Amino acid sequence: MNATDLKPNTLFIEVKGSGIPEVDGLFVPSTAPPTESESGTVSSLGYWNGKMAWDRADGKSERSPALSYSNSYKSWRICRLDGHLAYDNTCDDDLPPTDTKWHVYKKGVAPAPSIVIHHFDPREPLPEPNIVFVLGGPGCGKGTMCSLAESQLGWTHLSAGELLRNERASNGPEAAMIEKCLAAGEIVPTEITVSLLKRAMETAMRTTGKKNFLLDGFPRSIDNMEGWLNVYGRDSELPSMLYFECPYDVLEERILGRAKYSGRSDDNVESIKLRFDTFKAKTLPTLELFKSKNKVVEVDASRSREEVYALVGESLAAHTDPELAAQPLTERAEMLLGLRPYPPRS
Ligand code: UP5
Ligand code: MG
Repeated sequence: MNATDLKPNTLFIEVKGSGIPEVDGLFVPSTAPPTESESGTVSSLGYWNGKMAWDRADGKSERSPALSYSNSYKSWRICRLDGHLAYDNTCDDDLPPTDTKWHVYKKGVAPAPSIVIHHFDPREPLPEPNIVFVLGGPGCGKGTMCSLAESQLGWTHLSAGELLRNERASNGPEAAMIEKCLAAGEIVPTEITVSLLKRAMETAMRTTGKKNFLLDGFPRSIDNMEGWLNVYGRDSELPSMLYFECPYDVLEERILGRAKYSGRSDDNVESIKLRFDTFKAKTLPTLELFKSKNKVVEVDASRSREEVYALVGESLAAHTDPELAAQPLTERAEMLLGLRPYPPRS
């Protein structure tokens, strides 16, 4: 492996719960680029045997990284600072596994620690996300277009409706109230939605390192917007809005088309009507508010999927990685555009 093949390490790894002070802690990356010595050995504080490894903040582990990958044993290993192996995890993963149990080795203590990978320094507040709100009538194509932007353009798609449906499925304390609102096409109390969105954004940023977010289906009312400002601050920069304009008869046709497979309790003629009434009464005033602040890009969503996607891509271009935008369509993107059939359901 050449020094130029390796990228500087930028991940922060938290090891916690081992109960051994010299094992638990935060492994801070070295952003120094890998180097090649006169004898040709490629090394870097941030790498070990061609896999990423982490040096400790106190710098004591320069010669014996506390977290490393062994090519001979094909395992990730956590050493104590005295150099004794304490835990290992046999696998070929590029990063230390966060979802499987580590094996307790000779100088380790049970239970094995848990590993958390952070894309941003967890000692600092998270950086500001770049947020675009995506609004439009029920069935106008918000979910489809946001999924395309996620799959093809590297944005993170968070659907407020989907987060609420997942929360309902988790049977938490709010589940019954959420179900009642969804079936009636009414808006769920603002605090619930804002806290789900906030939590999902923070988790996504920490675990993926991505900062571009499409918030689909929010804010659905002036009250939603108030709730957002209460959390993010009235002086915070107002996100921009992508608005999908689409006539009612097209919306109804699309939802009834989707109803055959969506399994959504609100995909029926009666709920569609209620959802549309709520949209007109509650959501359109939000659109007007954003328009008055020159924050809206309007897209004619009654056009074909490919045409709408082209407009969406244009409006997101300023924050999209041009390399991703130039990639050929992924299989998922082709499915979402209706250019390739979905695999048969089993
Ligand atoms: N399709 C998409 N684009 C097409 C195109 N250009 N040409 C032809 N067909 C196209 O698309 C719908 C269907 O149309 C699909 O079959 C698609 O293939 C096709 P989809 O992308 O699913 O549309 P979307 O706009 O996402 O429709 P959805 O029904 O999800 O919108 P809603 O706004 O009604 O639903 P949401 O999930 O956002 O909210 C549901 C409920 O949650 C709300 O009614 C409310 O009760 C609650 N809620 C809140 O209370 N607060 C919130 O903040 C958010 C939701
Ligand atoms: Mg949707």
